[in-house]
Amino acid sequence: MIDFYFHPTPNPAKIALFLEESGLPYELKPVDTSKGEQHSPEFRAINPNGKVPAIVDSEGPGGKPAFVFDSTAILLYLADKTGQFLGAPEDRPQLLSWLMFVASGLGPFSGQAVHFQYAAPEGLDYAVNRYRREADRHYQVLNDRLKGREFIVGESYTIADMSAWGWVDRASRVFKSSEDPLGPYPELKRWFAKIDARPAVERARGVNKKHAFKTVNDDETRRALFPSNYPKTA
Ligand SMILES: N[C@@H](CCC(=O)N[C@@H](CS)C(=O)NCC(=O)O)C(=O)O
Repeated sequence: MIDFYFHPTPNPAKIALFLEESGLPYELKPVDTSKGEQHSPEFRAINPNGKVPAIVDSEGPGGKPAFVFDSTAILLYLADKTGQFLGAPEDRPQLLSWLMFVASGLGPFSGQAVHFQYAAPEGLDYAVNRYRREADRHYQVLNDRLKGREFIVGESYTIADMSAWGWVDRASRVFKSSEDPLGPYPELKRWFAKIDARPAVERARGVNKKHAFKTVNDDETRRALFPSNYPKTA
């Protein structure tokens, strides 16, 4: 059995999609990051980085429990475990490259673009411009990659597609106020529509509804998500 530590945000969404695609049995373990549950000692024992997603697989290597954190590590672990969605062996160098492109580029720059447009104080135009522009550049790289391709890597649907889907799904937040956020990236738009129409995507979205996560953005939320804005108490 896999315990899946989840909050309805982009990185956990990738894992919800893998689990729903693969049919692996799992138990949902909600971590309400708006309430600060990611900072509890119990959760830190599972993910010392204090972020979701994380999993505990009771049947890990050698029959022992396996603790895995970080969405890219989890995707690779689960794909390796099940032999699913890894693509062809000859495409592995590209699979690794595109997974890291999402993990170190598309994801973090999109995340910062969202932060500076929705959560940071007004007036930080330099930061908004930098992160929106970098998000746009990553979208363009992906758009170019998808010309003449159905999937990001090789000829089949892989964990690279799942990983990118988790973030491209948030394009309307990344490109705040855009009426057609994927309009400037037609190849990416075509790819997204195809991935998004998969039955497992609908089930993955349904995972959000299995728990009543906190939606109010109050002082507790801001302290939980942005502790660097608050002085450390002794
Ligand atoms: N590199 C990590 C990033 C994880 C991450 O930033 N998760 C966010 C949700 S998408 C989170 O836990 N935020 C709560 C917090 O930062 O306290 C991954 O890919 O899993």
